Amino acid sequence: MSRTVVVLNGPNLNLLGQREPEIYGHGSLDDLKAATVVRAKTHGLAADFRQSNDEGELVSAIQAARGSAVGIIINAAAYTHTSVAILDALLASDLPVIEVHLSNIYKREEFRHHSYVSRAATGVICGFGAHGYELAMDAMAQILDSRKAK
Ligand code: CA2
Repeated sequence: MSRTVVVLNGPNLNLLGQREPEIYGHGSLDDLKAATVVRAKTHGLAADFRQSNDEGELVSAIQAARGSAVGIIINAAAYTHTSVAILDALLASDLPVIEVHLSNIYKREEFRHHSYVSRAATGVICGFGAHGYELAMDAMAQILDSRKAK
């Protein structure tokens, strides 16, 4: 049975490909999902890829991941910059967490420079567009392998 990595996407990411392609690219969320699932498979992992506009639903998905998943990749979108609830859930999950953003949040408005999620993350990947999700899956596989070796 493959080990599952939960890949969580926050508010408005369902609009990918429909608006602001100069910032977020032309691909849709379904395209992103397909590429992430394929990349997970190359590492013998399964990706449980989800999107929600609801903060509470994201918190519940993080809570559910504890016990059912081996790691969390998260693009909390705007909640990155506001949500102590998501941070607390990630810290309580006891799972390796990788934070991902399509855009380079440090090149953008000042309010995007602070991330609550980062306090719970092993690492952050931002600015590489959709490819960042594949990089995040590679990094997760490496973290899981290094844990197995111990
Ligand atoms: O760069 C990222 O991945 C972000 O997490 C995207 C968030 C933004 O609030 C973060 O600061 C950085 C916004 C997601 C909204 O996605 C849209 C996609 C297409 C059209 C409109 C919004």
